[in-house]
Amino acid sequence: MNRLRDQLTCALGACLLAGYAVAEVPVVTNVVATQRVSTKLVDIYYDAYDADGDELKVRVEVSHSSGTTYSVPAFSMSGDIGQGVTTGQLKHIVWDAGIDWDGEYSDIMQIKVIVSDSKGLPGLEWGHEIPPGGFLMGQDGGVEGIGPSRHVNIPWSYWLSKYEITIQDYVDFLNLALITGEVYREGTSTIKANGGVYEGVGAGAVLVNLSTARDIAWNVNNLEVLDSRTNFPVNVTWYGATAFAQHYGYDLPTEAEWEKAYRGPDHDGLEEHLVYPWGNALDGSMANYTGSGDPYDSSSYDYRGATPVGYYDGNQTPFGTNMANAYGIYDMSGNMFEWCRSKIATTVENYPQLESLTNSLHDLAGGGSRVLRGGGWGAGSVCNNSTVLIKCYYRAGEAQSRDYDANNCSYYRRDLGFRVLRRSLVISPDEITLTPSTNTQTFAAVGGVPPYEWSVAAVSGSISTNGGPTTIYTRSSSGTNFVTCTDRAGLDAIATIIQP
Ligand SMILES: [Ca+2]
Ligand SMILES: [Ca+2]
Ligand SMILES: [Ca+2]
Repeated sequence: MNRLRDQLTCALGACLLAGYAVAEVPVVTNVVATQRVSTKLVDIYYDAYDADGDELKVRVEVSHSSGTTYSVPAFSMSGDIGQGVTTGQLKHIVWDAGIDWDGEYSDIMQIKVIVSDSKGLPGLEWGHEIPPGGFLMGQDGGVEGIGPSRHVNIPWSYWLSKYEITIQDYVDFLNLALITGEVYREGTSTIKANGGVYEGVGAGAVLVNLSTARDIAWNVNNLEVLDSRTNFPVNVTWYGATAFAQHYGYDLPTEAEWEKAYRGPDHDGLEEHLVYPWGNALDGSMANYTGSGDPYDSSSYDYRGATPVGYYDGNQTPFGTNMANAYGIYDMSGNMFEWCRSKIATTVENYPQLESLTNSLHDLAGGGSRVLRGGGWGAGSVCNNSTVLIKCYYRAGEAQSRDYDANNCSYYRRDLGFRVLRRSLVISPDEITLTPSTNTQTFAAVGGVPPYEWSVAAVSGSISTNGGPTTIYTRSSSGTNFVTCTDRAGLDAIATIIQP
């Protein structure tokens, strides 16, 4: 049994290192569309398969130009579309083209069926695994003098997305969320959340403001990215960042997770506390800030001072080194300020020393002011301050900030973006031998993305399932049993219970 257990552990470890693609991505095949004889109805059939058997979200786009553009009006669809679609063959959608596209015709029509299980965004790139353990948060020592700083321990490993979330990533999310009713469009300018969909994001919360961004626009059926800006970072409210993260089973980083990732493995001790991740001197070849000298520098505060994500890859202007940090992450410093999950701890000394998702600082509910980190490409009235804002230890609400004290969840500026996070998930204890007289055992989930789903192998025993970070197992017979915890992203962790 021990041998098997070791093998299971190794296999899981290898899987985590390889990118923890535990949740399988759904696949669509055999899309066939035909116009029903003597009608203006189109039958669309497809096969959808998901190895985990997840329910799917499905949307459709229609092209009259062999797939060059997908801009045919196509709203009047029924059948296996929207959310809650089960996997299977010959899934069927009926499109009433007589309503949407009457009198039009093309003999080079193409139909695209897009499916998602909302457990990960396929193709999203990640930095390296950031190991569990402590780091020194805040400023202390170094060329800028005395603290405060705080030793903070993060008891799980995690990954941040390699880049700030791009406009294309965000538009893909919105198009799916529109058809599943997670969000709605108000006029041509605003995307808002429907109620009861995302934790902490109430009905009517503004996710993104189209008229201000001008990089996203409504076109007939769906949102599209304007002016080839697909690879630029999106700017959103905290609600918008949170909705995206939850849609795919991810999370926003806590403030400590963010800063530990920013500093990198070699810069978390007092003697190494640098002002910027690359050193103590400002350098325009290292990050995008106001006046950094990149071709996107903007003298007027329009909306296009951001560089494409990953721009600082060694080929940037001014020419420099590859600025992926030691965790393989770009643009932690500058480009977009990044929303964190956390509310604002008034001082670093008020930050919890053991990171816990159940700390009230990380409550999704209650709106309030949320942490923005890393500084941005331009900062309006604080433009001249952006060299301060991009520093490792810059914290909203502290003395060095100016107008970032009120980072409420609806705050929307052209330099506020985000990146997403996923955490490894373990159960504590992961193996327990009960004494003959022990009837219950508490298990706790560490890491992952809440809420958690608990289950138990059916051979014996039961659990109290509560969606929270702990569950209580109650035995009913002897033998070996397993308790499984699954997080929002579909990641499983398993604990073994040996019952004499
Ligand atoms: Ca799946
Ligand atoms: Ca710049
Ligand atoms: Ca950034």
